[in-house]
Amino acid sequence: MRKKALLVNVDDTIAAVSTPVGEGGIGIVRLSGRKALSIADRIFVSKNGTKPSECMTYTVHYGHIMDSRLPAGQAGFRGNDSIVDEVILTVMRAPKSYTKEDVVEINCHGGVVSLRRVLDLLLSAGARLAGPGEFTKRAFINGRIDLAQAEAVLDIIKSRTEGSLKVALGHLEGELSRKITALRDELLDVLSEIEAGIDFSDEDIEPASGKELYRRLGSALKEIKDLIDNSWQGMVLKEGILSVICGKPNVGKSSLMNALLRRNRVIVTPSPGTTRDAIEEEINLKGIPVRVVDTAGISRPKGIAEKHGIKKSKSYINKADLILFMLDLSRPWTKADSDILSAIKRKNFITIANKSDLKRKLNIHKIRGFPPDGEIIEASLLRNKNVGHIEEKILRKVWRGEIMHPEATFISNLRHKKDLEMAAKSLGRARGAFKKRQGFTPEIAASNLREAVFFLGSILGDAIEPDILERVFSKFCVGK
Ligand SMILES: Nc1nc2c(ncn2[C@@H]2O[C@H](COP(=O)(O)OP(=O)(O)O)[C@@H](O)[C@H]2O)c(=O)[nH]1
Ligand SMILES: [Mg+2]
Repeated sequence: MRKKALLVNVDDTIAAVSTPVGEGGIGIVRLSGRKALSIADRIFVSKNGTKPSECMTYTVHYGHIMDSRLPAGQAGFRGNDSIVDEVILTVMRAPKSYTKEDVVEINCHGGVVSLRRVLDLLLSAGARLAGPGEFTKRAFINGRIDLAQAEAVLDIIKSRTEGSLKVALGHLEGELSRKITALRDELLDVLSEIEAGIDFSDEDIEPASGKELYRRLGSALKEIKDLIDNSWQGMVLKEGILSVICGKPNVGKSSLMNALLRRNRVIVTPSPGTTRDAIEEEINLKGIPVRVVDTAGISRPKGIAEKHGIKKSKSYINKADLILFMLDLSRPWTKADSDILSAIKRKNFITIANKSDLKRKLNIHKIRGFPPDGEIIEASLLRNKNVGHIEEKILRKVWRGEIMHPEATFISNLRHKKDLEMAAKSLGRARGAFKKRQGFTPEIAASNLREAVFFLGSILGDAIEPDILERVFSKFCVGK
């Protein structure tokens, strides 16, 4: 599907409030399309009388948004009922704008009512309310950015740590797109050689050329596989990980949550069963967003609230990427500890043996069923001892002990990963068609290569189905 065919309303001029709803110092209403300037002419009166349609690109103008349908009043501007807001208006002409169309941005006072009124005026002057991500979608359809870059815009907006922001910015700058384009060009090059009619079974032909093409496809395949294999790093940076604190009542789960958060978020008391519901917060561990959940202690529930809390704890255990299993060194091992251990032992977990400041009544190494290589950190959360160690261990578990390469290109998007996997499959089949045993089948190699090229192109949005495009942009907010 060609890009232009995807845009039904290419002639529409779209408008939306581009800043978050609520009170703010300023709020921005954005307008894009062929009629952006003439629509702005109808509602904006500048201080010096120039109209937006007469303004040069990238110029900024002070004036008022006027509703000509209202009476002008008597006392000039001050007493004028038709004034909607005092604004700064920016003109950005096509093609050097966010959407490659004429764009007007109006900086209003950031109140909900004033923004709404300015938007309503634009709509009655001939603009249409923009759909989710429609400005960015136009930037894509008009060819300023590719689809992977459009998706990076969303990732930038949603970034929660410097790490994920860096990945997203890299993608917007075209880091990933360049890599995918280079891979696709390489495959197209091999494809053209195959299509030129090289017959590898023919003795007259230099057999080395077949080997060379086979080798080139192999190294392209390796690059694609590396991207897939490393994608978890991009995903972890973007989505973060879910770590769940588990342990019997009173071991210090809430104390750990507070220590990791560096504030007293959860109530800590000496009486068991204090935390009845699961509480979730996010921390930033060296650029990785880690969601930490403090659960209700899993034991025999005493009330209905506690019962629900325990049920929730169990569902969190299923979802968790990492379990922080807590033990109390000052109390002997009990059935409650065994129950939790058996619930989590197939998960990725680390053990935190708390209350090391008290007299010991627990020897972990003597416990049956405890993994011999289980990682244990002794801590005293009451005295804030070893919190740094716990954080380090979490990071090491999450990052699987691998070094983070800040310069590497990570994919961080499931859609890209799926396309890469499809491309790898097709490429694998194309290589298979080179095998001497079966005899070289150029048609099979070529058709699989074409498929691989298609899937790589889909990452960039070269050929994309409208429903996939809808799905990509439906995640955006209106106004972006
Ligand atoms: N002595 C000692 N007491 C602790 C330590 N950590 C937590 N506690 C106490 O143990 C009790 C239960 O702690 P809490 O965090 O509420 O446990 P939870 O029920 O697992 O959430 C509280 O009175 C805490 O002050 C520790 O390292 N040493
Ligand atoms: Mg608690």
